[in-house]
Amino acid sequence: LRRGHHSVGIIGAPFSKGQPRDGVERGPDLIRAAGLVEKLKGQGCIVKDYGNLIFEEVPNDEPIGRVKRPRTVGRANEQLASAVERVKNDGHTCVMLGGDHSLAIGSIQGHASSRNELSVVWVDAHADINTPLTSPTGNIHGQPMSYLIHELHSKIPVMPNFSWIKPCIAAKDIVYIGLRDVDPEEHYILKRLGIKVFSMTEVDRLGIAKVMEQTCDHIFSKVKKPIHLSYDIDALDPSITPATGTPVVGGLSYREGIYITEYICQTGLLSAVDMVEVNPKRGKTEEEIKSTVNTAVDLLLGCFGRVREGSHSPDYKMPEP
Ligand code: 6HN
Ligand code: MN
Ligand code: MN
Ligand code: MN
Repeated sequence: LRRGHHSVGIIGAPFSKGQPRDGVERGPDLIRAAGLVEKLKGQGCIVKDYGNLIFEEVPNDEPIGRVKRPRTVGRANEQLASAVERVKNDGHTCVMLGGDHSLAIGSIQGHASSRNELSVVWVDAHADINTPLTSPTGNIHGQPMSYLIHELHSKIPVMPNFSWIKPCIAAKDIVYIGLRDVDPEEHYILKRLGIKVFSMTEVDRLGIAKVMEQTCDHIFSKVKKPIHLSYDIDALDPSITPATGTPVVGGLSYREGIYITEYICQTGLLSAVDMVEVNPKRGKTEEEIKSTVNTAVDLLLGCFGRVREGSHSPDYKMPEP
């Protein structure tokens, strides 16, 4: 059991401009209000909350081709990258609370700056690997991976406020889990780069235990690199986490979602986590919002040592009669 030992640094990133729906910028405060810090401490973690980043709105941020708000998204991610780099240099496992999934650009880039080579486990209904030129919507939250992968570098056009990004992830170091809504252009990219994907079909066929075994076989095939876990709350079924911008039916169960975090935790290699796309404005009732936020908290607790069998501190003494 890995109780305690985890030193966690939390960054709030209240940012929504990677997609059109507002509300997702309230994710960080809602996840904190649900008791994240106290609960992490309660399970033996050392926690430092670095607070929320303050993002500037870049004026006259006209679309470039189909890409919406490029300057604002580029700048926000540059800020996030330096914040994540700092948390890593302070020696913590970094937790980035989003915000929309465009924030993975800065989170992964900042993580990579401090650690060199990473593997990325991307848990999501979507692949978020459109390039600015393949994107059907122009929303950057559907594109973050494309900016970060070495093998796609030649396909990425120059954009203002994106020049600080250096591709830092190799296609072979990525595993996707939970996919069920992939654009044709994204499917082409995944196949062409030979990226490891466990879609919901594989989750059905293999079960989540085999999926996690094979995920780790894949990312540990040579050296054991630090893991960046990028968790989009829409990976889970909308019956559990409905308050999100792009829900897709047929998702991971609560148990499958939690199993992923428990398994990644026990590798001992988790180095940064993103928890993104919690959007209270997309919940129809207070219950829907609560269920979404509480699930996000539970997933993060699973990342840092919570196990469902229960646990106890090593110095526990039973009361004597
Ligand atoms: N997310 N593939 C679609 C797009 O706009 O490129 C959906 C992206 C969803 C992104 O959920 O983080
Ligand atoms: Mn996503
Ligand atoms: Mn998604
Ligand atoms: Mn490199």
